[in-house]
Amino acid sequence: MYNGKARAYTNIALIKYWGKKDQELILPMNNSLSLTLDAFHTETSVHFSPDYTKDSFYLDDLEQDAKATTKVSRFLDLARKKAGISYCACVKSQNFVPTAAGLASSASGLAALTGACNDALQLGLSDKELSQLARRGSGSACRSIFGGFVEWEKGDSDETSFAQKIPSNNWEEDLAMIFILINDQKKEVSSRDGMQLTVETSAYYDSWLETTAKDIQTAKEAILQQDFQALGEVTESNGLKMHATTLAAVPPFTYWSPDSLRAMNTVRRIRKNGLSCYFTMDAGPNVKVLCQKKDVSAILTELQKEFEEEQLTCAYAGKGLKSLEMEVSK
Ligand code: 2P0
Repeated sequence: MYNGKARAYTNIALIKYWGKKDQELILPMNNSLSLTLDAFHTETSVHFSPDYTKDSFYLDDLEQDAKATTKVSRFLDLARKKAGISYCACVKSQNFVPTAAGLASSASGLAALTGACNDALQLGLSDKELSQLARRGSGSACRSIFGGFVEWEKGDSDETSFAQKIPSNNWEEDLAMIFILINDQKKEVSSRDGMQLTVETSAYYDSWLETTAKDIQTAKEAILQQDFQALGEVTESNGLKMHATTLAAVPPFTYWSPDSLRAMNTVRRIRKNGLSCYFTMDAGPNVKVLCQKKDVSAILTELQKEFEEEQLTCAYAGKGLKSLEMEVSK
């Protein structure tokens, strides 16, 4: 009773979520579109019990501090409210990432926690409801409920803001994403703080919103037509626009490091030499390269001329949220 366990995969946005219009409900300013990937996932178990006097949260077997536990507790409150119970819980999360290069994702983490709570409290949520609930934990988590190509409809209320799968005839099976892991010593601006500062102060934010609505349409059309060049071009340009908004924030900031620029230039050079590939970046220095499966080994060979083998990880399309058998509780 009151046990649940689930697995969720991370996703990378091709058209980015960047800015909230409601901090509490996590309602985004714009629609976003992502690809769920198979290389990184989180498995989370949750156990609610009248015997617990407080919530606890373990990540990769380490008990987490008050800040991280409070974030999880706030999310558990939403699940408890739905179930009409007040029991405290123990949450255990395991991140499965190929290296420890800072790729742990709040998207897979909060999506897995959503699935675990749904099972533990027998909430019986539909995929749409799971996506709405995951969104309250972390915006991008609402997209990790689904596999393949996913669009998060921004909506304007808790009810109307959720993600759904984009019909694609399984085209995602032909695609891949190569991660170029860039280690960077700089102190990060969290995505939560970075997007908020940008909404409030960036001179370019209005243009971001105007053009991103168009980019979503272009990307969906490209997916429908299975037009890799069109999808790649809009992915690369949308990511660059997101990063441009940070340069026009007050104070200005950037997630790029010198090696990020080197990686972007390398991708451009590989493309110029005839292999189709496009980059995108999130709220950190790592560069992700969208390409077709058939070109992976040739592109990896080129990237290896510039980067260490340990810096390169290849991911393919991943699946949606999955319930896992719970081991019998003690
Ligand atoms: C995205 N990012 O679409 C964008 C692009 C980062 C850059 O979603 O505040 O961890 O928890 O809703 O979901 C990362 O932001 O932020 C993110 P919150 P989240 O993938």
